[in-house]
Amino acid sequence: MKNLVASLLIGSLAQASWAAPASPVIDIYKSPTCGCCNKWIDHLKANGFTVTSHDTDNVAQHKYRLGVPPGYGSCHTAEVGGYVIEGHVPTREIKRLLKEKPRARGLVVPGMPIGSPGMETGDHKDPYDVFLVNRNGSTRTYAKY
Ligand SMILES: [Cu+2]
Repeated sequence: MKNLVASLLIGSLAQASWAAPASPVIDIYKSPTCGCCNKWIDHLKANGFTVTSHDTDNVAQHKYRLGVPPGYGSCHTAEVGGYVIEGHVPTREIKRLLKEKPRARGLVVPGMPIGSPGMETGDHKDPYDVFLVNRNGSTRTYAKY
């Protein structure tokens, strides 16, 4: 964690961008064959994120490492600003998270709800919740869609 903070500081110095970072860097772990993961990446890029994508056959190890609670998993796992982002989370909520900086592990959208970013099929939308994962692994609703 200290290394992460240090590298973030160095990164900020290199870019001389102490003011609100306009383009947050997000790391994503996904299987090489995941199509909806790529569509979610498109959603991130379209909303100003800089994406580093890592193909892996073991996404589960990153869910475990980053503290995604059992039963809350999805197709891809991402990391931004020290938070975990699991599944098809809308960038609006990621930006809110980075602004509010709650003491939490991060955000999850379990499963792959139809109509979430990267899961669009026509006009159909399933209702879904974005959950905040607390430090102790419990969750609460962060936003409803
Ligand atoms: Cu997906």
